[in-house]
Parts: sequence; structure tokens; C-alpha cells
Amino acid sequence: ALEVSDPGSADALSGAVWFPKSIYDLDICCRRVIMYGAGLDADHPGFKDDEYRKRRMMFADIALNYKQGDPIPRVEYTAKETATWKIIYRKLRELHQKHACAEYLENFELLEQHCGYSDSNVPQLEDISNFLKSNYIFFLTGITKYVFAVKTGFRLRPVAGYLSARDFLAGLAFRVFNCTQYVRHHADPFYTPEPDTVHELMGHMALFADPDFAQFSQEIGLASLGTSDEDLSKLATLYFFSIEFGLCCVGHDRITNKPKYKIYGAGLLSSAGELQHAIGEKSEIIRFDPDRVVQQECLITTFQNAYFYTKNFDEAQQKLRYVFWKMCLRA
Ligand code: TIH
Ligand code: FE2
Repeated sequence: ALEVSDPGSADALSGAVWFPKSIYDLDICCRRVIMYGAGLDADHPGFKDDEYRKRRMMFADIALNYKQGDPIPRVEYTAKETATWKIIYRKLRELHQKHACAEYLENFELLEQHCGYSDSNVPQLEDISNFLKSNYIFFLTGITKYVFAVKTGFRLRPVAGYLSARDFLAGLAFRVFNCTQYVRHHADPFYTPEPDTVHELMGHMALFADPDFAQFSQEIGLASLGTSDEDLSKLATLYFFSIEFGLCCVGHDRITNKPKYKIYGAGLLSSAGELQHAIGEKSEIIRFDPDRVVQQECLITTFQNAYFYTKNFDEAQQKLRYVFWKMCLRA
């Protein structure tokens, strides 16, 4: 029988779904890793590599023992891991200059200044978490003027692999991002089917330092708490095609009149392979209309069949608020 105290399942009698009521409840639901997790699937490049599997167990241990509020254990990355990081970092930085959205590029510089980002160092989750969490940063511009930037209060918690959409989105409601700490297998630096720390750090982190984007992310999380399985799967798809694979249309080419896109989706910003595919001639880029987006299948082990764009985050946020509002009215 289903138990209401069992995270993620509906109470057989009332239909109520358990959900975390405080940030500490995340200790209950953020340890249930699915898919590759600590035991890798057969077609994963690390499956036959014993050394890699052993290393993944070490990372799984950190994540499974983590409690909300603990400092995130620092990891000494191996020469192989750092070499993989370097190959990706250099390639992505080159692509980002041309294709990443302005908010991403701006905040990425802060990560380089404050969080140990460079091509020869895999940054530590604890440093990034402290940076995002910190409330105020002051910049001295000129002699007398202070520009005052409010960081977002987002914080990280280590996770061993994929969580269910329900458990993952619940974290966002508390401005907590479940973040992998292991490095992808070196066999394929430019695409991995499962999120790894390169994906998180090169894809997600810069935008979690942006107040509008942080708010947008939290609202998806809030809408997910205690919602039905049907609405949850819609929210997960909307999350996927915005935060993971979204683009902005920043204008049109004066001569060809073709739309010009910039990327904000973390799954594209962290994968040199898929990024180049997405901005290439053959990819399909469709206007982000929630009713259309929820029809699209989320592909986990291959490039997406289509991507979606808005003019900016604000448009994505307004459209999603309308979705949440309709979900509330129906509930
Ligand atoms: N495919 C991405 C990469 O190679 O960096 C990682 C993922 C994004 C979304 C899901 S897995
Ligand atoms: Fe992601």
C-alpha cells in the first residue's frame, strides 16, 4: 500500500502527495537516485571501466551521507578528471562567447573571480554554494559609486545522479539545486547522457547567480509541490525545454532577416556537441508556447528533436505563471 509518508507517492485514500515542508525535509527526498546513479546503465561509457565505477561510488557516498546545512565535502580531482575538464572548458568558452546569452556571460565572469573557475581547476561545490548564497556583493565603479548586486540565495547540495522530477523540482522550491559532483567519463567530453559536474558548473551555475532566473527556477519548484502526477510531468517538460534547453531570440539578421538566437539552456551550454547541433542549420527552433512544449518528448540519451525560444526570461516566466495559475484553478 502507498504511504503518505513515503516521498513521491500519493496517499491511497486522500490522494495527497507528500512534499517537503522545510529545507530540512530535502534530506528525505533528495537521496533517492534513479537511473544511472551509483550503478551505471549498460550503455554508459563508464560501465566497463572499473576505475571509473569505483570513483563514482566515492561520489555517491558523499551525496548519500549529506545533510542539509553541512558544508559540501571538497574533492581532490584526479589528473584525468582535470584533463577532461580542461578540454571541455576551453571548447565551451569559445562557443559561449558567440552563443551564450548576455546574463550568462556576465555572471560567468563572477564565477571566475570568486569561485576558482579556470581551465585547470574543477571548482568546488562548496565555494559556489557560498557565493550564490551570499546576499550582497559590492562593486566599486569609478571612485565614488557603488553598484550593488544582490546574489540569489541559491545553494547547492551534492547528489549521486538523476532524481525523479518530483524530488528534483522540490529542491528548487527552497532555492536548493541538487548538483552532481563527479566528472563525466573521458570517452566523450562533448556530450554525456547523464548530468555531471561539468554540466552543472558550466551549464547552470552562472544563471543561478541571476536574480530573475533564480526566481523563475524557484517558481517552477513551488508549482511542483504536492501537485498531481499529470501536472508534475508537464512542469518537468517545461523545466526541461527552458532551463535545460531554452534559447532567446535577440533580433534578426539585417541582411538575411534570419532570427538570431542566444542560448540560456544549461544542457546546451555544457555540451559542445549539442550546442553546435542546436544552432546549426538542421535544428528545429519553435516559439515557447506551453501548450505546445508539453507535447514534446524529453530525450535523455540523445540530442533533442526540437528546441524552444522566448524573447527573454521574462517572457518564459510570464507564460509559466499562466500555466501555474491554470493548474491552481483546476486543483
Ligand atoms: N547532455 C549534457 C552534457 O553533455 O553536458 C548533460 C545533460 C543535460 C540535461 C540532461 S543531461
Ligand atoms: Fe541540468
